[in-house]
Amino acid sequence: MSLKDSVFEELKWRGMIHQITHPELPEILAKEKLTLYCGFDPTSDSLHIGSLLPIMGLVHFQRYGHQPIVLVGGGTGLIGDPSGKKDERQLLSKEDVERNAQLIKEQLAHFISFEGENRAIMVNNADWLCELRLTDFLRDIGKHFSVNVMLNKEAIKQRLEDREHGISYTEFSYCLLQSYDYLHLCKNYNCKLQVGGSDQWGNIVSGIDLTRKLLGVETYGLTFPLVTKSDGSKFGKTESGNIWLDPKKTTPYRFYQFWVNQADADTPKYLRYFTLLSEKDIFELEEQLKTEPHKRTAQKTLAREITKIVHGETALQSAIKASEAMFGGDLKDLDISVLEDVFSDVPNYEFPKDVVGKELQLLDLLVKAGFIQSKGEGKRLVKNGGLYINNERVEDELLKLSGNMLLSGKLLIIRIGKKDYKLIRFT
Ligand code: 485
Repeated sequence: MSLKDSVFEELKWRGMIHQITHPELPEILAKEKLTLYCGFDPTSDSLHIGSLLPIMGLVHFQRYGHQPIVLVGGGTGLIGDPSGKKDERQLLSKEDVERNAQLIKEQLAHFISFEGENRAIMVNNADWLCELRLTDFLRDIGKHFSVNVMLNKEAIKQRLEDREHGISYTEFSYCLLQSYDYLHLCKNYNCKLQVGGSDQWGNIVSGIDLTRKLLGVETYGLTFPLVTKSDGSKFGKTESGNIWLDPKKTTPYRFYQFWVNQADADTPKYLRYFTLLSEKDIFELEEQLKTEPHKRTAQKTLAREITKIVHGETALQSAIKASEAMFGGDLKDLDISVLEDVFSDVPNYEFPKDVVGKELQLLDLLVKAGFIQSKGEGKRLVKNGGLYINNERVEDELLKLSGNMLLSGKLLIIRIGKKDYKLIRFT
């Protein structure tokens, strides 16, 4: 894979840079290998695709020889970052934060390498924040923060204007903790750069100021843009909620589908953000988006690349197979959990399992389930070749239900015409 002259150039052509704190940062990144960090607060038991852009950012930094520190906020997660949040957060229990931190740590470990010369480091800020003593902290750290300046920071300002919700002293203090992290990582790991989403700008700048004041060291910051959608709706949310990185919360099939369904207008941007494809490959895909949009080659490539990065090759292959199921693909090899997932939104009907041995005609069953109006309608369908079970055409209008037709011994997938699917469950 071809590399640019520096990670900055790479991130720039991909449109992944929102702001930098120092105009000389691009030059520094071209000359030196830096240690950098990005923090993730364990506010839930899985990351979602909102964190994918910073994760890919870290991946690029590592590919260019820089050393990433992944920080899991076991300490800051106990407090709650007010940045970009309209409301005061509910405090999570210590047990939940600890459990979430463990789960998020495992997820993050998939993306970056913990081997080699510039191996990544994983840290948890609970290790130093939870040991701080209040009076020492207020004397040694708090003294360097001006409340006047803090009140002018975007994250705080918004909450001060809104008298109804306001902000607690707890969340107001968050910025000091994140700043202390930067100081700690600079001192102990020679970390010189912090990256994060654009909402993290205020926290990053405060950390740079603190580190300059206390260590006399100049450190840097870089933020990634907020991922937006061309139609104005929120990126990463569907009717059924967030798109999670945990396969138990969002199955690889749903994950894959989410990307396949992206609008043409958004796809070029997402190819840059979320895949490692080269500029040339992406240009070609953009061409195809223009000349033959109906093929959705760009979306399918996007979906394949990201699903592979997040869930691995095996899960990707099964997601592709599952996606073909809805388009007449073979159903026999699919796992029951995948079948249930793919066909979860289609009309369904349940029969008790003992009807299977009763030599019932398929068409009678379909009338009973309400999937066709009458046997006559069923016969016409069969004659015209428009009735399928398990994606195989029904040739015989007298076909009887038998146990060997059932997928995983339990399901019958009915298709009327090209894509009108129904499901019968025998329980
Ligand atoms: O020293 C640090 C301690 C905690 C954090 C960062 C540095 C976490 C940070 N305050 C935060 O809240 N981050 C968000 C999170 O954890 O969900 C998101 C940001 C997003 C992007 C992503 O983390 O909202 O912009 O930075 C990685």
